[in-house]
Amino acid sequence: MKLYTWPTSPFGAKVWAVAIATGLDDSITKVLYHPWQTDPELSKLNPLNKIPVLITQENETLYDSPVICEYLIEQSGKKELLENKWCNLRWQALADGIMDAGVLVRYETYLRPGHLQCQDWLNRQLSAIHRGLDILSQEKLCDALTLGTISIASALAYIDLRFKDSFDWKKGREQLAGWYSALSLHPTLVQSKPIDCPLPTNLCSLQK
Ligand SMILES: N[C@@H](CCC(=O)N[C@@H](CS)C(=O)NCC(=O)O)C(=O)O
Repeated sequence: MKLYTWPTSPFGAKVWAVAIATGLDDSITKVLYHPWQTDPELSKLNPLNKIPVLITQENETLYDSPVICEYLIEQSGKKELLENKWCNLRWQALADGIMDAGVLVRYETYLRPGHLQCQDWLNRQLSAIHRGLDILSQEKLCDALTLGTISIASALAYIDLRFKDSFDWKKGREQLAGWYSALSLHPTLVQSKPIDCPLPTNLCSLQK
C-alpha cells in the first residue's frame, strides 16, 4: 500500500498511528507529498488535493483520514480500536475539527502574506480550537490507544508543534494535559507524531 502524507500533517500523523496500531505499517510505503506542491499528482488521486491519501492493496484510492483509518482497522481485524464506536467516532470528529482549524490558522499566518490576513477569521478558527479543547478536557478519556484517543493525541501534538509560542493550551486544562503527557509517551504516538520539516521548493503561493 502507499500513503501520501507529509511529516507536519496531523491527519497524516493520525493515519500513521492507526497503521502502527493495526500492525499494517510494514505493508505501507510512505510517499512524502506536500499538498501545496504545484504538480498535479495529488489532485489526480484526490480531487480535493488534500493529504492523506491511501492506495490500498486492491489498488483503490482512499481519502479522507477517517475513511483510511476505518479501512486499516477493518483490514487488520483490530476492532478494539473502535470499541465503544460512537464515542470514538465523536472524539475523532472533535479532534479532526481541531486539526482543521489549526491547519487553517497555520496556512493563514504562514503561507498568506500579512496584508491579506484576516484577524476576525483567524479568531474564529482559534475559538473553535479553544472550545474543542474545553470539551475534551471534560471528557473521560481512556488510557488505551483507540481511534478516538489517537485522533486527540495527534491533534494535541499538532497544537504543540505549531502554536507552542502563541498560546498555552495546557493552562486551565491540567487534566487533559496530564492525560496527554502520559499517553504521548506511547511508542506508537512517539513514532507517528507530526514533526517540522522544510517546505518543498515548488509550492504554489496564496499571493497573487
Ligand atoms: N478531512 C481531511 C483533511 C485533510 C487536510 O486538511 N489535509 C491538509 C494537510 S494537513 C491538506 O492536505 N491541505 C491542503 C489544502 O487544504 O489545500 C482528512 O481528514 O484527511
